[in-house]
Amino acid sequence: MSTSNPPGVEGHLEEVSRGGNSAEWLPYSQVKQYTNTFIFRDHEILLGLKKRGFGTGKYNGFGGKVEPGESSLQAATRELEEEAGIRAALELAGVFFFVSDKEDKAFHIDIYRGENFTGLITETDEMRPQWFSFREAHIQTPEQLPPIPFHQMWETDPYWIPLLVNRQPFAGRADFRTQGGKLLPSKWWFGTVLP
Ligand code: 8OG
Repeated sequence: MSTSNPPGVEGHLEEVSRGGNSAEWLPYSQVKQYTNTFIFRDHEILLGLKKRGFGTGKYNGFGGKVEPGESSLQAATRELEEEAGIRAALELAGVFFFVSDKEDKAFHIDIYRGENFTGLITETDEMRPQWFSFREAHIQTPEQLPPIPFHQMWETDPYWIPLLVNRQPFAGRADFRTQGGKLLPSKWWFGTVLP
């Protein structure tokens, strides 16, 4: 299958989803490196409720800027400890490229996954960590956790979180534009990495 990656997205990819009401991708003049990390245990994913800054009130992984002199993996490890109080061996799961019309910098976000964490999951000034279940709804367990709260996450996360959960390497891009005073998705494309 032939695909055409959006600008800023690299790799040999097979399209999984695309959409939006905008014909053109947004321009950007610089790219900032970010990380976003998700911790897993048996059919459960750890998300944090963002308490301040960009994306307040949304659930997300733990992450932030890659600082000068740091590798992406070092930044992801540091941010996980700063925002959730834990450490884990992390592996790169995908790449998410994010552009908004609010600023001319694009976010290149390396998405990491990890299991077998050490330390005590701790709420911080920035994040309130919480476990969610992605077990099939018909399999009942006594201590059933709530499902992944897609309604309280970035609007295009439902296109790539399932790939992360299913361990399918992915890459994609989402553009957000200010529409009626709200920052809303205007164009997106996601694909899985071909062998
Ligand atoms: O440093 P700060 O916490 O303000 O960075 C915002 C975080 O939000 C950063 O890790 C990048 C991340 N982020 C976006 N857009 C999106 C998005 O559409 N989905 C998800 N899951 N995270 C996003 O900037």
